[in-house]
Amino acid sequence: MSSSTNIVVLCGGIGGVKLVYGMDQVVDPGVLTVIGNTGDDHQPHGLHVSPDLDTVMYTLAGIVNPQTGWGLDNESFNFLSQIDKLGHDAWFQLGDKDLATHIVRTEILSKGQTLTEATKHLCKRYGLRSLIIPATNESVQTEIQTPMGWLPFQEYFVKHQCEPKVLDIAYKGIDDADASEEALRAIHSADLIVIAPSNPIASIGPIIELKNLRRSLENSDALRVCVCPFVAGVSLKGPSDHMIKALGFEASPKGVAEYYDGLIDVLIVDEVDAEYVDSIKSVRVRTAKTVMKSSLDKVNLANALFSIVLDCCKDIEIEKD
Ligand code: FO1
Repeated sequence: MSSSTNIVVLCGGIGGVKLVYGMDQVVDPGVLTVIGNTGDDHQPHGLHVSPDLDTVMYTLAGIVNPQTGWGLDNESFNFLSQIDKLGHDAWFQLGDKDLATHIVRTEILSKGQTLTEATKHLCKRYGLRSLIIPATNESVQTEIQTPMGWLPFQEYFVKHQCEPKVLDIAYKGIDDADASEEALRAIHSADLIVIAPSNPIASIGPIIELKNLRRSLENSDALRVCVCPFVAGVSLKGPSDHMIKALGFEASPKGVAEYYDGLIDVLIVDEVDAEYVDSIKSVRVRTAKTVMKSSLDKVNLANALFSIVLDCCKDIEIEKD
């Protein structure tokens, strides 16, 4: 993409960031803006942890732990074992190096600056070519209703390892929260908006359910493309298939097209789901290899997405590095 093109990607953590990595590799610096999920932010030991923003940041900086897909590579956990000895919760794995990020973020927030400002500062220090903007600076907390009661997202996901049955999902505080001005501005000036193959309910829901952000997506003149996170009826990683079903949608391209109704123009599905090209009428459906195991798969999907965009929308100018 030439540096005059603006691309916005809505993204959660591990699943969606693979596509963001591929896109970041092939576009000019400054072209890409990632609007990140903050619904699973967590406050262990008085620190503000933004797992999805950090997963994107560490991945684009090339320092993410390749085994887990979150946290930092070559990490140690001395802080965690020490705090465990002191009798404090140690189920949320905070690495020693990762801790520095959370301390810096918490310090910036404690001085009255916004999460957007803290994220901008961290991205600059980690040397990113693309921008990451939290969807909101206000508190929106994803909670999962289970037979054990309502659980904050990280308790469901990490402490209970996604084992409890998902009965319902809520975004606490979303009715009173506004999207950040920076996120709205990015959407307003976007030529292309991509919804990454992230968990639609846990990762994208807390972004698109912000009322003013949803309105700007609905009214955007940009081409809006989603990469389906389900392949052959299942999520490749994580509980997104159970979650979308709990809200009454199929874990399939059909369910995704219905969930994002009015927010997307094009849905990219995996080649194994080619049957949906003709059966879905509400959006244009195109196929690509969406399973990303290697770095090459990620770059290839980014390039396939850009080819589909060019085909659908002739007036977007694409000039790759
Ligand atoms: N995921 C886990 O499965 N276990 C953890 O202990 C854990 C700790 C953690 C710490 C910092 C961070 O940025 C991410 C962390 N994650 C952990 C990942 C995180 O829980 C999820 O990937 C997202 O919230 C879902 O997108």
